[in-house]
Amino acid sequence: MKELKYDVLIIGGGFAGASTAFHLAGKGLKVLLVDSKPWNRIGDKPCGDAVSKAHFDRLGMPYPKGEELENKISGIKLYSPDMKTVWTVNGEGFELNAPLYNQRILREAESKGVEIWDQTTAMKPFFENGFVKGAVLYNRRSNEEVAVYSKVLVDATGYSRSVRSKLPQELPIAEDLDEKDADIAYREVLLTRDDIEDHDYLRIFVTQKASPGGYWWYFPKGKNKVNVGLGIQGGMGYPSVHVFYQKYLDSYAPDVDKSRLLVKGGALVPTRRPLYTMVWNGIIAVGDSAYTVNPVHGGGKGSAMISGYCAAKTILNAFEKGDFSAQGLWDMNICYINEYGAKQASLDIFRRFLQKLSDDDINYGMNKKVLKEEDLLEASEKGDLHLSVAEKAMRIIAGLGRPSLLMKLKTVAEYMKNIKQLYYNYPRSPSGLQIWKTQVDSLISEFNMNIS
Ligand code: FDA
Ligand code: PGT
Repeated sequence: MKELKYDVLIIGGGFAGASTAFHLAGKGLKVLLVDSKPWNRIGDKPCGDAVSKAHFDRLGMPYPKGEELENKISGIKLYSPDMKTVWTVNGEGFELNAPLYNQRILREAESKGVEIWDQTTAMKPFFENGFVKGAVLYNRRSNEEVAVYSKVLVDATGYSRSVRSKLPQELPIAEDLDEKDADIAYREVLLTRDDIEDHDYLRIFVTQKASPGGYWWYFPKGKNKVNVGLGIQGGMGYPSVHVFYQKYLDSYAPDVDKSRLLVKGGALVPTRRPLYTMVWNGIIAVGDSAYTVNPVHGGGKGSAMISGYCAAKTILNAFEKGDFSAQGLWDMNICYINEYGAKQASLDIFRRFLQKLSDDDINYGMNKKVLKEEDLLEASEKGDLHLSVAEKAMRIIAGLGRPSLLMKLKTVAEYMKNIKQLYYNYPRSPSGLQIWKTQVDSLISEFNMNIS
């Protein structure tokens, strides 16, 4: 078998892998990125395609332009299950043509020296003396197997986790996922019969009946084009996502022309705190493979870009130190937790609470403003849930009949704060990981018992 050596081998060219390559490009390292798909399909995965502008600004990523940008977004309208309450959360964002934007980021990395092989699949990682040392690749263009050795391998394989899942199961980075910590999501892109009203607003419909443990979305891609879909919680024994889609499409997207279907497809979305450690000896995981998705809204492209940024910074540092061990790469965990992971952990708590609410409770809570738009926005941006406003109304609400909802929210807010604190106390070295993980796990089980 042919053997090659690179400094960094990135497996997967989606948002996570592409941004890792983008930030590594031109920095003097020999980098190879491979993806199973042909060039023109890289980045083409089932998605709602909505990303907050804030992510691009914070990471210095280029804005989507031309055909990469399908629609500019001004905010989100959140509908209660009975549709009687609509909260508007303002904030700029993009409805992307995700493959086009993704491929452009890859081209920019390539133009600065990153080597990219499409139609190339990583078959299995090399694991020697406790270190990941590279992977066996199969290149369908040249029809050959190649052994690629690397100092750092980046697993950017998305939800399939197809590299780290092949490592010995006792390694912390091989951590699996509980089915209940994922949503099964499906979407179609269709043309509409009439012009969409307020087409610069994303619509999110919270409904346990039509999307248990998730929500329906209607994301305009222009005046006459929409990305519509839903997520339902995994591992709960619910009927298939397609059953819900067929049954409720007319309720949430009555204006679509079903004969003008452009794209369809479904996939899984992790909805949990990030992987307990995103690194081990010689390996870093990024994006969906490292569970970097926002647990409450299921958006993972922005945080995939954050993880790519952190991975590149960590790798450059590791090359300066000449240390590619878990300890040498540990900064990845700290960087990601500071940038997004602590908030994700806090939102993992919030998500567990939301998924247990009945439609009645959500209608009541949104209508009576037990929570308000501002509270949700703050929770979404910072992972903090403050109930000061709601607390003032507590006496009134308690008299009205649902004091238990507010009491539960107080518990939720407390646990959100505590888990975030625990994340800020992330161990400074791999030796502290096991004890810290036990603390997180027990906090989560305690919370689950408290709200059941
Ligand atoms: P991604 O899956 O994109 O990329 C992985 C790449 O690795 C693929 O290109 C694949 O071919 C390649 N690969 C895998 N194994 C390989 C191997 N062994 N060898 C070589 N290549 C390999 N997010 C958001 O921000 N806004 C939104 O609106 C939505 N909406 C949404 C809807 C639906 C239906 C789903 C399922 C998900 C979303 N998300 C979302 C989530 C979002 O799509 C997701 O978080 C990111 O696209 C993840 O990007 P990654 O790069 O991590 O994985
Ligand atoms: C409840 C569990 C849900 C699981 C979800 C699974 C569904 C999978 C489907 C995937 C669709 C992906 C849709 C992605 C939408 C992107 C939204 C978005 O961009 O959100 C912005 C940005 O957030 P950020 O974290 O990426 O960036 C933060 C910052 O800007 C960066 O610096 C923020 O949007 C919002 O705040 C809207 C929140 C939406 C919440 C959705 C459902 C919550 C239901 C709440 C009900 C409340 C009722 C309470 C009553 C007591």
